[in-house]
Amino acid sequence: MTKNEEKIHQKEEMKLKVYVDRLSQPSRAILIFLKVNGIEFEEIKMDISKRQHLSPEFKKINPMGQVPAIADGRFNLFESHAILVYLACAFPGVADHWYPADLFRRAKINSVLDWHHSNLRRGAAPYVLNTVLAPVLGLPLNPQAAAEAEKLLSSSLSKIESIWLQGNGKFLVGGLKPSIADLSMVCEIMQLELVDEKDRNRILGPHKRVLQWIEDTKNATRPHFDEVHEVLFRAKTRFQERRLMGASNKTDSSDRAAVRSKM
Ligand SMILES: N[C@@H](CCC(=O)N[C@@H](CS)C(=O)NCC(=O)O)C(=O)O
Repeated sequence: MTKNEEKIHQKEEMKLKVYVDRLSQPSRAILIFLKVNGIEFEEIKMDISKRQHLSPEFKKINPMGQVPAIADGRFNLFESHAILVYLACAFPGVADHWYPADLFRRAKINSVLDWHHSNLRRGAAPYVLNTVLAPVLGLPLNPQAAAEAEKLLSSSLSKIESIWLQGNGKFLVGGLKPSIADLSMVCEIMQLELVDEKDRNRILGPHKRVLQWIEDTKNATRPHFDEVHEVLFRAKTRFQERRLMGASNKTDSSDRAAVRSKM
C-alpha cells in the first residue's frame, strides 16, 4: 500500500459509521440529524427482517443486537438518544437549538428524552407491531397487545400536548427551533403511517397541537425528513394494497419476501 493509499484507508477507517434500518424510527432520527447538520458519515444498511442485526459482526458494534448504532473511530455507541447527544456535542457546527448549552434547557430536553422511552415509544412501537408489522417479521398479530398499546399511545399524545408542548414556542419545552427530542419523538409517531388511515385518524386526530408540531418538525428538517422517510412511505403503499386486497392476517413466507422487496 502506498503512503497515499494508507492515508485514504485510515481516513475511511476513522469515518463515522452509522448502522441503521430506515424502517426503524430511532434509525431515521439519527440519519435526519446527520444530514440536516451536514455531518459526514457512512450509512451501513441493516435489514432487521433478514435478522442482520443479530449477526456476530454487528454484535461487536452493539452487543444488544439492535439498530441504530455508530462506530466513530474506535468508539462504538448504541441507544439513539445517547447517539444524538454525542453527535450534537462531538461535531462542530451543530446549531445550539438541537441540544442547547444552557444547563436548564438541556436538562428539560433530557427529561423529554427519558420520558419518551417509557411512554410514547412503549405505546407506538407495540401498537404498529401488533396491528401491521408482526407478520412481516414472522410473528402473530396480537389484538389485545395492540389495544393496550393504543391506550398508552393515546395518553402519551395527550401528555405531549398538555405538558411538553405548552409554552410559546412551536417545539417541545417551549423551543423556537427543534431539538433532538422533537426529532426523536416525531420519528416515533411517523411509524403510524403504516396503519390503516381510520386507525391513524382516530389516534392522532384529537391532538391538533401534536399534528401541527409534526408538520413544524418536518418543515424544519426538509428535504432530509422526506428522503429518509421514503422507505416508510413505500411500505405504507404496500400495506394499503394488501388491505385493499383483503389479505388475511396470516402472511406466508412469499408474502413476507414481497413486502420486504417493496420496503
Ligand atoms: N432504545 C433503543 C431502541 C432500539 C430499537 O428498539 N431498535 C429496534 C428497531 S426500531 C431493533 O433493533 N429491533 C430489533 C430487535 O430488537 O431484535 C434506541 O433508542 O436506540
